Amino acid sequence: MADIVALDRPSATLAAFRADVLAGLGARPRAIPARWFYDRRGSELFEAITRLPEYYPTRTETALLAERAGEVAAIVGPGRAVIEFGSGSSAKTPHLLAAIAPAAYVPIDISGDFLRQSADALAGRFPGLPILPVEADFLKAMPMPAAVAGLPRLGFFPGSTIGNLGAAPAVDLLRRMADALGEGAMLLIGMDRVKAPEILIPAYDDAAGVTAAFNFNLLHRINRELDGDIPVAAFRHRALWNDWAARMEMHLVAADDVAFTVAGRSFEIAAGETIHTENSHKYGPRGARLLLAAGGWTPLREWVDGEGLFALLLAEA
Ligand code: AVJ
Repeated sequence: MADIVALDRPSATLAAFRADVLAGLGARPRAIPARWFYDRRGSELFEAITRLPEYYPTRTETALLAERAGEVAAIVGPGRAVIEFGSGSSAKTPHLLAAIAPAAYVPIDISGDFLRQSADALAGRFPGLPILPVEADFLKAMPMPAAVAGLPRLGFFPGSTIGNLGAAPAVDLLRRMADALGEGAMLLIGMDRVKAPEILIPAYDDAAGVTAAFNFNLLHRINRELDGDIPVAAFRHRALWNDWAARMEMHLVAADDVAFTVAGRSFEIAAGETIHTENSHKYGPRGARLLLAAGGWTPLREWVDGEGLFALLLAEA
């Protein structure tokens, strides 16, 4: 079993969850940050999403990476510590690790459970590679394990996770990554492209209802962990394309007037009101490069699949 460097004590995570949920349910519009989707069940449901026929990002990015890892390696060179932000199941990572001959691999994820399992699976595939998992909310902190001090770094931020953030927090995050990764660092980042709503909407509202279950799991998690009694069946899943903001949005819409309590606080939501649960920003080529530049990174190369669905960008600090 890999040892996990735990940065957020579980009690601290629970307190942060409670604070975000209570503030978010009380706000207008009501909104809860998307990172709270990823408890164990939520991480499993997200893995199921990545295998859906409608959800093109994961398979497109994985194929791009498999195809282009050699080109990435030629630029990045060997001997770097690879720091993966929001590693989840680390499904895309083997393509990268096999190509670039890294000195160490540091997966950072908020779900410690999931992290341990995927770190162990990777250790089997890369014997001899130091794997140093860090359990943390990288939006808050990203201290590096002592063992990678002095090693040049490659940040790996796949999956278009950056899309969860609006421009200002995305730029903040990119700048903090540049600081944490240090001098001479590079960053390989996945960004989902702007495309037709006819492709985008089904990707976030699939026929099998897995994305709906992922959205509802947030309410179940609130009920489980924050002593809530939200009537989950009174909510509907909604996915919409916000063209002005260039993002997919997910909401939970109340189908009836509902009243419930969470952590001892009472809430009333009228029929038709929504809880905004996720933004997933999409970028065109110039927007992607502008975002990186604003975040302190100089774009070096960009790879896009043949259909123009998804982009991988390599940048240097
Ligand atoms: C993990 C944030 C990249 O925005 O596409 C998938 C999460 N939400 N289906 C995305 C998600 C609904 C996903 N990211």
